[in-house]
Amino acid sequence: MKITGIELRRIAMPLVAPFRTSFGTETDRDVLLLRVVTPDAEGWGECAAMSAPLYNSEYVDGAADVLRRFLIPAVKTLLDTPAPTGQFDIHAVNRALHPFKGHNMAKSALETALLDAWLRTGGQSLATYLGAAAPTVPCGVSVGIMTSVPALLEAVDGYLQEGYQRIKLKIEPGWDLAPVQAVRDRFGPDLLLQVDANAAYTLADTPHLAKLDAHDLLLIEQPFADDDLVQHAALAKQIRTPVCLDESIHSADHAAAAISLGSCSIINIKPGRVGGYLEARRIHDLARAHGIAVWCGGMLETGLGRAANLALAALPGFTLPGDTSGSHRYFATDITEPFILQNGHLPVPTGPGIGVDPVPDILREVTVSTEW
Ligand code: OSB
Ligand code: MG
Repeated sequence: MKITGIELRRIAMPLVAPFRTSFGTETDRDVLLLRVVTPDAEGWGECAAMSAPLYNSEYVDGAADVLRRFLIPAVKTLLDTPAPTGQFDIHAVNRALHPFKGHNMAKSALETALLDAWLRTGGQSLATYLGAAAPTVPCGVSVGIMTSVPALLEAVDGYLQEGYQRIKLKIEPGWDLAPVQAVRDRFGPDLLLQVDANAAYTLADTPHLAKLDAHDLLLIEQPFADDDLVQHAALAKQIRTPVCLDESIHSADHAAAAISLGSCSIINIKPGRVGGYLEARRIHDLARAHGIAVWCGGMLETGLGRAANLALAALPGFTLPGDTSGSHRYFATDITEPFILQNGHLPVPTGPGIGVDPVPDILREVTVSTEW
């Protein structure tokens, strides 16, 4: 595959409402997009990094920098060296990026843009390429920390009216038992309910977290710090609520370690966090073989990242509803045709590559800068 060039594009997307987690409040999504141009097709990759390194160590300016200095040049070197078969090999791209430590979200954006361009050239959808098994996926929604319990109940009620199949509440010390109890009391025992702490607790909070057991949660996501695999294993032995890891799982190797240690019984897979869709599929395969459920997380993606996540979420091991919400959960105007829930599900795109394109006029309006 001949690459004509790669564009880094920064866009600013106002969120429909502030999104508060234990690590901060987001009001605008500052997104880095990659566009790979070839004579036959264009490929898109959305970088999951946020403006500040609070969820993980990556941040948008850092991702742009490492792409410019190291990752894009490494791919250029690879593609300038003809493969023995003469064929483009996405796994060779994956291997060429591997020596650079970390920067998984930057790697994922680049690999995805190349994968998209290559799949579009061959006319195959990302979903088919990855091994998707379903035409639609059930959707959950992640509900931020609110200023009051009544405000939370109103927000949850609105999402349930829209058809969301499960509710995830963001929690932190001081906003945990009371909101969970209120949501359970109001919406009943059948509501699929889970919580996400984004690493806000420590092992010393175990007696407090054990009180969540009374509320029959699907899972508690990432209660402790990302490198606390041993502590998560200790917690998992002491509470009934299943432990799910997000920030801790950077790769299939981490997933294997977490499974061996008993640190989790469920994994949230985010392609950005693990360096791309190839690694995401490896984690899916590993988890499935071990009877560990997985679901697809999100990073407040635009329609471009959402389309690719839906393809992944259609794999057979994704047995729990993900954070693949509809476009209007995030943005009044998405940069693609909006994804709209139907009966609590989103359709898996079927077109070549990620299956969606940005709407040119909208993309232009939200663009802050471009670099070729
Ligand atoms: O921990 O899953 C998380 C959003 C940004 C960063 C981290 C997380 C989240 C979410 C929302 O929970 C996921 C989404 O709806 O895209
Ligand atoms: Mg999370």
